[in-house]
Amino acid sequence: TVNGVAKSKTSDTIPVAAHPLAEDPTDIASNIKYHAQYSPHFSPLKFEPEQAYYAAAESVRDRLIQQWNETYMHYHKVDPKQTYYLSMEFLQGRALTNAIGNLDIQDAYASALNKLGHELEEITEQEKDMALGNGGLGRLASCFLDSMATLNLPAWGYGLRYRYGLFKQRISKAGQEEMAEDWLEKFSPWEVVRHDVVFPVRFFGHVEVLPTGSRKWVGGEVLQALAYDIPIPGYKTKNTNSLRLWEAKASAQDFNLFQFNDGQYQSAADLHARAAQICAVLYPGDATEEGKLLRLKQQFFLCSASLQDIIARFKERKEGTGVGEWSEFPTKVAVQLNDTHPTLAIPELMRLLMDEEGLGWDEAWDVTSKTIAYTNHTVLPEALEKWSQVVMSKLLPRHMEIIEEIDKRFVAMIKSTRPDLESKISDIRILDHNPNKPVVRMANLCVVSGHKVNGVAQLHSDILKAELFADYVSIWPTKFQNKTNGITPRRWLKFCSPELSLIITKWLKTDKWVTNLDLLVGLREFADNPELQAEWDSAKMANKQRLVQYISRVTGESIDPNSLFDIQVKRIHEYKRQLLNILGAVYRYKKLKEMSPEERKTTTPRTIMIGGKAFATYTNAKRIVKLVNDVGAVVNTDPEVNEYLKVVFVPNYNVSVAEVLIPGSELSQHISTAGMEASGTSNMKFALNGCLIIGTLDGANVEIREEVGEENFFLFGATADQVPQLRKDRENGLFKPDPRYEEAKQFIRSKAFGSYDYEPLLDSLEGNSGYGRGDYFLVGHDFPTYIDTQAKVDEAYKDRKKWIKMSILSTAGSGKFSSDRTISQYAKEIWNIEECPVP
Ligand code: B1N
Repeated sequence: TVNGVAKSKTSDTIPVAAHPLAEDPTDIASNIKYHAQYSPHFSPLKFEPEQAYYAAAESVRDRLIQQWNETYMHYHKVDPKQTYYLSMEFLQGRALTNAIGNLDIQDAYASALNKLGHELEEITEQEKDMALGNGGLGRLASCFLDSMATLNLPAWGYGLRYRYGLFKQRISKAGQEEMAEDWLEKFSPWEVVRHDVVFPVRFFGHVEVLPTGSRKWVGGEVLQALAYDIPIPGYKTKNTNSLRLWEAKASAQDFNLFQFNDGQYQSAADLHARAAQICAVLYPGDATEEGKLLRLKQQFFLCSASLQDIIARFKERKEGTGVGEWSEFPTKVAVQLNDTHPTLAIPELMRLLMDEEGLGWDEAWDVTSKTIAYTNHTVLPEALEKWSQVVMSKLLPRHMEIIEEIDKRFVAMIKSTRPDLESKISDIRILDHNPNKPVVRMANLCVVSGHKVNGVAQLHSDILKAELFADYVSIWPTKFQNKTNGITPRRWLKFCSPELSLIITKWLKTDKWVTNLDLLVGLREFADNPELQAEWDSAKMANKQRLVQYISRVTGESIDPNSLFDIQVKRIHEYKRQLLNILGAVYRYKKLKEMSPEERKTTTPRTIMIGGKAFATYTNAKRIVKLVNDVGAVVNTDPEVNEYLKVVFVPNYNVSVAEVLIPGSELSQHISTAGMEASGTSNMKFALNGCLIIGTLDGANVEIREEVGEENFFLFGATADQVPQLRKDRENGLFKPDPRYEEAKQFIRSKAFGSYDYEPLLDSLEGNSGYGRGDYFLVGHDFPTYIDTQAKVDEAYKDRKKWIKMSILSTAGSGKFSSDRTISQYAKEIWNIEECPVP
């Protein structure tokens, strides 16, 4: 068996639904009590919120497991084509609200908990975020899982079970500090360890040629991949898919009892220690060679374990049917690579098919390329993965051979069929033979090997086709697609803003929008209706009040719920231009200071909130965090202006913080240098929640503006096609800075916000070129139109009715950005899979 489900004899399968699950609050309450009593993790003297959370979660898990077993058996029986989404990151956040919401039992749970003396809201707050991802890419994977289950698609996620996910951010006098975030401190009630699902994964070693001529990878170190399953419920459907996370283990044979008894404790358990390193942290720092090697090990570990599991399942489902041709594999399996991080799935599938299953190259290549597709998430050169050929040959000698062969055949194909591309071969081939540092270009490997390549927003996909992958487009014109990202409307509207959701349902006279988000356009006809406007206003105000409470709790800052709530939350990165935001805030502060008290009263009060984590070794990003905090410290304590302006750094931004911030937002900033943000997904969450966007024509902003209407979008800044020329102009000394821009920078230099050394940060904006200089991200160019557009925002906010109308139209135009739409397109246009609803 592969999943504890018997192979062919149905009499061996797990009995289904021996006990009907509780429906009414009284039964649910006793079920929760049952778990508190019989899965005791705590002293029986207490039943405090934390205990109640674990007991409630376990009782919800019972239901999930039942549906999940039924789903597994149903897929086993029907044997549909199934998708496997391979991702180094899943940013799941909390699961309890989502699970009871998707199972449609939130009211019953709320009253069951009441009977036990607890409030559901307080109980859900006990849960730690499962933050096995960095940002948008990881959260996208999690939204996709929700949509795949909701659409009844046979589709699983595969990832790694990091012991420590994304770090916890603390703000001190020095700025950002990172701490390990222990999501498994007690345990996670959502994961099911699968001791029956274990695969060996090898590292290092060498390649042997067998007498038959076939090749075999042997020696080195072998670890075990142990599966942990997280059930993924769909919204109001039985289908419950899996997120399977691998943990690395060493086996008992690897524990050297002899050494241990000899007092050599460390070397006795050496392999155990190395196994623990694999899944110790999300994204180990890769500044050192050790860090790079560990990251590569992680990637291979995910790919190898997942593919062995997929192949085992393919065989399991074929058993007893008499068929089982390998050529059928791509009719049963689709593998999606979430960026290049799981690229090793390509040579690993080739290896398994050739060396373990005995296929020839051509047959294995045909199966592999028909199975695998690749999503690109960035055009930033520093994020395009390149692995040292030397390191790769040591860690994965057989895979390096296979990659060399793929490269060789690709080059030969170009030479024979496309002499016109001959001069480009060194750019487009997989191996970069740069003598200083020969590398494998992972994106090239994905494009050459996969059957489809997609970008994540229309503009991004166009840029990929016109620039990064232009030569490949001429070779395989139909390989390239766009799949504009999306977000799940369950977590990002229905569950995080129940007030607004009720209003939407009331006015649309249906709650079908939750699974058919296009229905939101129906709100357009009521956008001017004063009754809807009043309800909308009060729901937004309730969400703002919740946010006021939250900010007060985590920062001690009291903010005015009647001020304009202006939010920018995302990873801190120079291309995302938090620096533009804070320079704008500094300028606003300076102007307020210069005004008379009377004049100040005519301005629109604002609360600017900025949140996000800086990668631990990204010094300029950390300086930005420090600057935001320093500006806030001065502005917020300045009695002349703090009625009109506050600047708040929201610490430790993560999924559950987003669920409080986004519903309470009125304006959000998506202000990256055009052409640099592949898509963005928080822009979609904000728009869906009736928040207006100030933004550039970048990523999915372009499509959001199209959908909500240009009059409901505050646009500014250079366009992607102007950016290269603007950079050249700058290098040629043609940039004329706006005096307001100079004023803002000068104000920081004057130490108005303290004596911290901001010079390296400000210096990055100066000069015409040079590493880290010359304003590569065009903050200076876009500053004047940014300020002008912010002034338009202030004016628009003064007209309450108009603002609310724009807010309604923003939600009404967000239907396209449901991840249900995105996933349906992947299913039809890339994976060729169909729904398989559990009866
Ligand atoms: O992927 C998101 C997009 O919405 C964002 O625009 C994009 O920036 C983000 C290396 C990445 N691109 N690349 C990464 C993540 C981790 C890592 O180690 C790169 N993340 C994105 C979803 O499409």
